[in-house]
Amino acid sequence: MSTTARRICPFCEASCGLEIELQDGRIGRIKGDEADVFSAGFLCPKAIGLKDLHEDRDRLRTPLVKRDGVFTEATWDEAYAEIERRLLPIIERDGGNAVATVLGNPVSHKMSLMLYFPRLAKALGTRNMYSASSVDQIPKMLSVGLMYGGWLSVPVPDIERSRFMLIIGANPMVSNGSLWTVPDFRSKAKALRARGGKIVVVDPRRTETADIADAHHFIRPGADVFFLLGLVNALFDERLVRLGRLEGHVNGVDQLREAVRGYAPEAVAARCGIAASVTRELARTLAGTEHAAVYGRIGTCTQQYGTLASWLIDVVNVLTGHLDEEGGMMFPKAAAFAANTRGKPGAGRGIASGRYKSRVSGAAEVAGELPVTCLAEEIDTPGPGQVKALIAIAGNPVLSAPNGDRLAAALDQLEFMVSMDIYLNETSRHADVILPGVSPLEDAHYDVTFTQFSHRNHARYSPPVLAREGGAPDEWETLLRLTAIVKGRGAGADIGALDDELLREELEKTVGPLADSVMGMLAPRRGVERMLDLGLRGGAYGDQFGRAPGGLTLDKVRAAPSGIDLGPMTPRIPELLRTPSGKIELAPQMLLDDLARAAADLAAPAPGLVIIGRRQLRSNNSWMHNLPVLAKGAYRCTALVHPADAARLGLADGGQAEVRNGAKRIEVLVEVSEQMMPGVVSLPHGWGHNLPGTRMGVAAERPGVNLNALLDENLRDPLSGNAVLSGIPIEMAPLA
Ligand SMILES: Nc1nc2c(c(=O)[nH]1)N[C@H]1C(S)=C(S)[C@@H](COP(=O)(O)OP(=O)(O)OC[C@H]3O[C@@H](n4cnc5c(=O)[nH]c(N)nc54)[C@H](O)[C@@H]3O)O[C@H]1N2
Ligand SMILES: Nc1nc2c(c(=O)[nH]1)N[C@H]1C(S)=C(S)[C@@H](COP(=O)(O)OP(=O)(O)OC[C@H]3O[C@@H](n4cnc5c(=O)[nH]c(N)nc54)[C@H](O)[C@@H]3O)O[C@H]1N2
Ligand code: SF4
Ligand SMILES: [Mo]
Repeated sequence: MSTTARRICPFCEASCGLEIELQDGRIGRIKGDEADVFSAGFLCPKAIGLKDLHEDRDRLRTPLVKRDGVFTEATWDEAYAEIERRLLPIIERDGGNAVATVLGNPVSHKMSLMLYFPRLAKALGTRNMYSASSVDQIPKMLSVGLMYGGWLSVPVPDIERSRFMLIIGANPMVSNGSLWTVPDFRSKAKALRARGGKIVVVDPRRTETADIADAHHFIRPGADVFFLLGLVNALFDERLVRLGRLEGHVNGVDQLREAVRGYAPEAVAARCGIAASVTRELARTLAGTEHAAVYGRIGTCTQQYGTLASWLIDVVNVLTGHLDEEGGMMFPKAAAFAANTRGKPGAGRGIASGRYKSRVSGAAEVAGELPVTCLAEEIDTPGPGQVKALIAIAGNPVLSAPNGDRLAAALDQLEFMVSMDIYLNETSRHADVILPGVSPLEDAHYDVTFTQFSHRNHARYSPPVLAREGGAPDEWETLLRLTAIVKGRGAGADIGALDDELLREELEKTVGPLADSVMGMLAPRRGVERMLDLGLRGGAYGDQFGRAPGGLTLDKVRAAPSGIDLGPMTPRIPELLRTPSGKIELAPQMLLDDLARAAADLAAPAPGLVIIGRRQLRSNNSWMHNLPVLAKGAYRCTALVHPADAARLGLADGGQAEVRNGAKRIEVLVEVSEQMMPGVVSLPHGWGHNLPGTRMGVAAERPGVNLNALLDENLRDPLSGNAVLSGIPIEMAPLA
């Protein structure tokens, strides 16, 4: 018998609605759900990989416990008992701070993990929290936090109404958008151009996005801050600043004018590689186009001036009147869990960073976490406060973070490590216990994270497509079980009762005496679905538990299998602001102070050769290389080198080369390419599946090389703690 199920794709931020054909319980064709209110039938080749992932024999289905150095299959009860036996004494002896947690990217793609990790974190009470955010978007979180008062108050391009987009350090044609949930960017970009609009890309590589744009400008890696300072300077210099509706809602315009005085486009051109005439023309176009947006993404974050660049992008949007305006950069309003809607509208406490520092390097806490690049040293440096145990959840930092060698060695020094993962891979191989997550086709889903960055507001829910195999717990249950262990309730605790208890505690904080009646109205739902119902009903479009009849409930969202459209983004300033002043802070002191670092670097000569990363359509960070449908085809882990550099260095297309950064070295396959800016080499990250002790057969056949093995874990943007992954000076030479 053939049936059709619907599931939001969990693979990337675009969150496309998929239609999955089932034949007698087996997965058949996967296609885009044409009726999906948000993605309208779009899908990319990765979606097909869901079938391979579900059927992958290497995907873990049973817990593994390491005994005498060898992983053996265990029951869930045995695995939990082992965790209790070994983790609890460490906490009792050294306190919660001795246990670190590290979260990876798929956490944000799984409702279960997003909604239940906070409970484990609270029970642990550790300051040693790490995640992929600090090799990704934390600079943007810090800059928007300072400007608007909320860590997740990130504006996104309103592409469907835009007439001009400047895209900096992002490649949505391949990534399908990031901190910007925008399925089918290609069609939306095409439509923008068809209505007479233009797209300009600034990137050290002529990317797939540059190929469909009207213009592309090379930029020297890591020099975005100079280009953007030049742009802001030109706006003031040419009297192009128009705050429009935001007039009266902005602090710091004069300080900003002062701060950028020394950065005329002519003064920064050599440093950033973009001609002053181009910068000035862009300033005029942005100021003179009614619906325009400047969007920057990971290329502007993973660099030494990540926070400054992230900030200046929003500064340009504010100064040209494009923030919070149709067709510009707008703030989504998610139906549930909307961090940018929490609290009293209009003003708030703002954000604070640096409330504590990492023990070894003294790196500042940002948004409740420490840089993931500090994790290894916190484990391998002895002394009071040393990390002794680790809980890793859906992360593979041995490949995804710089200098995985050091981290791998550190992980082996831990007294105890638990991984919640679906593979025995480069990171989980170090664990003492691995608790497998379920296949995405076996759990319910609601986009807790990406509805907060969506170009159009919507609510969609996917029930499980298939029943869970062999009585495996859902991941929220696993997290609750770990929470029970950490709280000393025992591995065999009644987690249903714990779930009730924790929810009641939370409700008492938020709704006080109404806690009981809210619990009653959410019954008989339990677990993650109860949390979701609570989020939706209490959210911006919710039924407010009867006070707003007709509003959203989980029942209502469930009844619309292809989702409910909640319309385009609408202006939200001043309501969105949570700064103490109730204004947009255009010139936060912390950022003005950091400009001194950039100023000292303005005259720096270009290093001979630097390396940057790239993403590829059939891959996602480190973990999709075991899916045959995605792994097949030409070898992709190539180093792109400009022909002039290749000629200068004697590198041949298709030849092997050595890449060196000090003592670190890797060997790569050279692909000579006109796409590159001269002096810049590009290599994808997430490869290097040739480490011993893993169980990913397909990935190991063509392991590729690990870009991060070349990078230095001590290079960080000092404000956000984000790793510097881009623009690292290298040397390159042919290998015989
Ligand atoms: N040089 C360089 N390095 C980079 C980047 C770069 O651009 N250049 N990009 C950075 C960015 S943006 C990111 S987000 C990070 C990603 O960093 P990570 O999140 O550490 O890396 P991933 O490869 O995404 O690893 C995801 C892990 O989750 C597991 N997993 C997948 N699905 C599930 C599930 O449903 N449940 C559970 N429990 N586990 C699951 C996978 O097996 C894998 O171990 O990498 C960063 N590293
Ligand atoms: N297919 C696929 N999709 C993905 C992922 C994946 O691995 N594969 N990963 C997902 C994740 S975790 C994330 S965070 C997003 C990221 O989404 P994007 O930011 O769109 O990702 P990238 O393709 O890495 O684009 C970054 C661009 O920055 C450029 N760049 C590098 N250094 C600099 C610099 O110093 N300045 C400027 N201006 N540009 C620079 C690079 O050449 C690259 O084109 O993608 C997500 N989507
Ligand atoms: S674009 Fe992203 S969400 Fe959409 S089908 Fe591809 S991987 Fe899935
Ligand atoms: Mo990411």
